[in-house]
Amino acid sequence: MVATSLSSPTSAINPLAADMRRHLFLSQAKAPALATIHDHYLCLALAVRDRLLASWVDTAETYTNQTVRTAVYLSAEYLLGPHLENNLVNLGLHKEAEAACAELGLSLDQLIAEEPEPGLGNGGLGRLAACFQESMATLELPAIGYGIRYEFGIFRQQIGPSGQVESTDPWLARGNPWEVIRPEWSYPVIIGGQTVIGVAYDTPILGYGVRTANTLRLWSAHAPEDFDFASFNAGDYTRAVLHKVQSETLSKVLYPNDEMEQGKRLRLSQQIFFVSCSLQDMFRILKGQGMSVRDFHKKYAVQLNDTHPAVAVAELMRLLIDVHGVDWDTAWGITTSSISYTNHTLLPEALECWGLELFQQLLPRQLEIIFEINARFLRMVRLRYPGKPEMLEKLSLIQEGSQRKVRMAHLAVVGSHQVNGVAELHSQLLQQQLFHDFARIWPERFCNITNGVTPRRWLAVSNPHLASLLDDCIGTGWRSDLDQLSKLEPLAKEPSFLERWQSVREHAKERLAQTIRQQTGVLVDPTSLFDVQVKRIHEYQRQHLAALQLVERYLRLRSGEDLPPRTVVFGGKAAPGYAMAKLIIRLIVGIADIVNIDPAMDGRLRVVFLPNFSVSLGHRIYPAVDLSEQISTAGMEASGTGNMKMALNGALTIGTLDGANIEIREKVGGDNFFLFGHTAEQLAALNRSGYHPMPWLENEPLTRAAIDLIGSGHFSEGDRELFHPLLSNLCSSDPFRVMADISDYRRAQNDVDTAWLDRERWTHMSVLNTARCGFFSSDRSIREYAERIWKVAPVPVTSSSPEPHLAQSAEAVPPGGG
Ligand code: NBG
Repeated sequence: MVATSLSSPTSAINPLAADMRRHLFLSQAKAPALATIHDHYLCLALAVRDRLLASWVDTAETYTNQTVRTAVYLSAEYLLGPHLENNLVNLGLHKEAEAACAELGLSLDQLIAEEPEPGLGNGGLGRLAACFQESMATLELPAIGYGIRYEFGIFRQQIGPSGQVESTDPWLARGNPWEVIRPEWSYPVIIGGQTVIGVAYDTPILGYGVRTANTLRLWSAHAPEDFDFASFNAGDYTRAVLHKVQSETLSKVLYPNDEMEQGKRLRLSQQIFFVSCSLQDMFRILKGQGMSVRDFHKKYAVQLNDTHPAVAVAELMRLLIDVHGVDWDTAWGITTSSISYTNHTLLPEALECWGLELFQQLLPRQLEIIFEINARFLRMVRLRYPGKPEMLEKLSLIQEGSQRKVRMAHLAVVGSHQVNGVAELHSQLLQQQLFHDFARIWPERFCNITNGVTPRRWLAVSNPHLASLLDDCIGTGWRSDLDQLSKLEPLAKEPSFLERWQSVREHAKERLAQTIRQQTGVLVDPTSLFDVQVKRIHEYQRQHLAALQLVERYLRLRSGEDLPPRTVVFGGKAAPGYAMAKLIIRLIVGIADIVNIDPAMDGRLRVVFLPNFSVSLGHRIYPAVDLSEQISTAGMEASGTGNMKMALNGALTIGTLDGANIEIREKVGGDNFFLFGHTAEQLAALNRSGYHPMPWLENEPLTRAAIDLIGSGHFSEGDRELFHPLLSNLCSSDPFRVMADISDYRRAQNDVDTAWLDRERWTHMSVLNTARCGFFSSDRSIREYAERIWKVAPVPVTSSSPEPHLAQSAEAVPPGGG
């Protein structure tokens, strides 16, 4: 129970406050005296939802009346983050909400913090899908996002003495005010001979400063019959609900992306489930608009977000041929001219292959279609490369050998008219390596679209102080035209502006320091350099490179070297089955435990592992970063988007020439970026000449000392075995080339220390980073998709429906003060 002025007899003046009171009664059925903070959060969310319904309804109506060409985003993951604050910002209601809460004696921040975040994604790929949805709406593009309504999102992470501990994320347990169930739009999907029903749940995705509210439609799995009375009557109570339980398992949980064998069956089932529901839904819409199924490709541009929805190629063919009676050639033309595919990684473990046997069991008809696609494709390859059977083997959709498999990436390439990578280097490497032979056959099919992030969430929402400084100095237009940040350039030398910039940053760092204290109990100095690496924990991201460097720093400080004070922050989840990644977390936690109690480190070094990195935690972290660690092995990070969020918020990057780092450095200028390490090309040359870490390590006494200290059990309570697998891996094969880059990394970190001492220059560089990051808006990425791949044009939404919600006044509040 919370004491508020909700029960005050004076009626609310603020309309939002009035609606919150109304919802407490009408939706929560509670008297003010019994209302919890969560009730108040729900009331605010519902009052905000009321205000966007008219846009949402109008958008659907406009799209229906004008039979618009529509972009369809198929993605198994959407890492949405909380909706409330984003919707407040996009509706321009933030100030009113603050006033409403004040009037009711509530804290807006507290209500915002109540919202459980829909963590329906693993990392960058899922977050990108969420940024893209918001940008599509902002650009007024007719678009729909399809995915899965996982009951449990990405696991919650706690950090204990032994490292990461996972628990489930019941984000729906207390209801979800943002979604609307649409049972009338349900579709059957046959998987392994069993029918599962997908039911639509819709969430509005509001554009910024426009009337457009697009739809994110997520499918939830149900059984055709919840209850088998025959079994029940025969006394078999378990059997009576068996099929229900089995069916619902389909949308129960988001799979952590570590490809465990036992998860495969469920994952493939999830993929066909959401893909088939989405395609059936698209046919329904098409028909509803009086269009022929043969015009599918005129109505839809379908984007596959990685290979997770690649089975769409076979499923669309199946629906066209088996259900709608279209002939093969026409169906193939429709399929390939509507579908396009984005690749998000070169890492072999993320490129999906499904065992033929499993595929046959679950999706026999789709497999038959894949065989036929393959036969026709290989006929073409044979004509092109006569007498070269090895080309057939390399390009085939089926991997031969003892374990035959379906290669989903090949299916996606063959079934698409465009294939793109997500940063310049990545797209080049795709064409030189992974899809080299495809790119020789179809060079025009491959292109690059560099990723971006939405400035609404990643600046306006997460960094309100910086946002208002920008509004003051360059106007408010940057929110929908991020290139306007370049207007900051001339200010970057004005001392009074730098001072304001500095104080905005200090404020953000104080807030993060507070969060760190609450979450970990560690006190950090907000004036120290905040050195941050937050992202999935993976060896290619080389958190172990950062950790080794950290131990070196600890040794240097202990031996009396004078280095500027730093707070080193890590965050990120390791896939539950990825032992090495978990060991890296354990190492960081071990280092933190020792460093933070060592009096010699007081005021000089603090190390923190922030648990449960998420979108909401990101809001807190990104604005407070001084140094952004983007240190992946060159050639392995497709793009990265955290790198963009940090630079956009004024961080300087220390990074390799990998993914979007390259483009960030080009934009912000080499002088404002700390570059180190081998390039992808240099690493390839090293590999060819036979890489071994030992010769590198022999020249690095400091690194040796750091490794010895870790090996001695210094960070593991005397346990000399614990980190052995990590250290021996680094010293024997070092697959991610940590040793090849460690000395240059140290050199770059020394440059950072020196640069930090000249605070005015640092602040100047920080401003330039923000000023020059306009390119990394997801609005720019989406405009490129729309123009180059989808050929979808903006359709402004016109208002037709009255807005009943706004007519509500304080008088409408039912007696009793609800
Ligand atoms: C990730 C890449 C990132 C990239 C995001 C979004 C996967 C499979 N890939 O570098 O690792 O930024 O996709 O494109 O999650």
